[in-house]
Formats: sequence, C-alpha cells, structure tokens
Amino acid sequence: MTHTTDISTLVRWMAGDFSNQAQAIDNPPFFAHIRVCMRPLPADFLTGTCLFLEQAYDFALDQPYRLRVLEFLSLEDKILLHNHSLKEGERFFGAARNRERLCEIQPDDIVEMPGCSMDVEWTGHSFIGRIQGKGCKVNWKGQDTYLDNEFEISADRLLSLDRGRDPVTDERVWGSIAGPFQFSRRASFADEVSI
Ligand code: CYC
Repeated sequence: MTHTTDISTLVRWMAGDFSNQAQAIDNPPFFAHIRVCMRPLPADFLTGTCLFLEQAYDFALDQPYRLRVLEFLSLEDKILLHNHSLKEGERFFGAARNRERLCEIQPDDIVEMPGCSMDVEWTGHSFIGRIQGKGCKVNWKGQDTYLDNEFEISADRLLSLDRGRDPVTDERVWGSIAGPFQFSRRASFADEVSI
C-alpha cells in the first residue's frame, strides 16, 4: 500500500465531529455555525469502508439537514468515494452521535447517488477529494445545477467547498462566495475504524 491508497488514514481523519465555530464568529454574514459529524458504520456494512454523515446547524443538532453514507474504496492508484442518500432520513436523525442507533442502519436503507462519486488523492500531507465530472445533479429551489466541489482533510482540519453551478453557463448558483468552510475536529471516532 502507498499513501495514495491509504484508506485507513483517510477514514480515521474523517471519522469525527467537526465544527466551523471560529469561522462563524469571525465572518457571521458568510458562514453559519455548522457541524459535520461522520461516524464509522460496522465493517461489513458495504464492500467499501463506510462513514455515516450528519450535517446540521449547531443550534439544531437534532434536526440535521443532510444525512449521507460515504463509502471509500481503495483502487490501484487512488481512492474512490461513493455518496449514498438515506431513503427515510428522519428515522436516523441523531444516529451519528448514538452508536446503538447507528448500528440499526441497514444497506437497504440507502441508495447510491448517481454521478456523485469522487476521487480522493494524497497530497503529501493531506487528502483532497473532488467530484468526477458534472453529473452530480442538485435541484436548488427549482433550478437544475450540478455539484462542483473540493474538500481537503488533514490531521487537524477539514476544508470543504461545495457549490452548485448552472449546467449551461457554469455560473455559480448556490454555495459559499467567501471560500471554503473551515472545520476543526471536536471529537474523533478514529478508534471505531476497524481497518
Ligand atoms: C451538496 N455535497 C453535496 C452533494 C454531495 C456532497 C455529493 C450533492 C448531492 C447531495 O448530497 O445533496 C458531498 N461534500 C460532499 C462530501 C464532502 C463534502 C462527501 C466531504 C465531507 O464536503 N457539504 C458538506 C460540507 C458543507 C456542505 C461540509 C459545507 C457546509 O459536506 C454543503 N453540500 C452542501 C450543500 C449542498 C451540498 C449546501 C447542496 C445540497 C443540499 O442542500 O443538501
């Protein structure tokens, strides 16, 4: 194995409860205080190693607005990340912070999101993930957009820049106009990663 395909380090870094509180205090008009909590699912959940993700406003942790399952697969020369949505998300609100409920999630409760797979590459000190192509469709307030994203995870922080663009003009329709979200790790679940 090389750094390039080192899923164990990647998933251990991502398995945590992240907050952008400092950024939200410094720049309130542009950044809300958001929490991103990613917790390992049991090792045999899918073929790849999986993290359950809950994203919420800090003041409404019990009402997360994005629930996903991230599946990491090690290929010969890179890491592939498949994004999955939950069929009935509300059933699992709070599961990222409650391991018993987390273990109730079944493979049948999720669906892979077509066109939303990402390539993750080692930089020498961090991993950078990027969407493959323009095929990850997001309907934003009635408008068709595609996801343009980049995230970077290292030993001490998570940067994320998710934006939606117009399929014809490539203009930005949604997402930050003030650079990436900058998250620091409040808690780590690295010891729950079994690879
Ligand atoms: C959308 N973010 C998306 C989509 C994918 C990702 C696949 C489009 C489809 C959908 O899920 O609705 C995926 N973004 C990722 C992944 C990471 C990432 C795997 C690594 C953690 O950064 N999303 C985040 C950020 C956050 C964010 C931490 C900044 C606050 O994970 C925002 N992503 C965000 C928003 C959308 C989106 C606002 C638009 C769709 C929506 O409203 O849910």
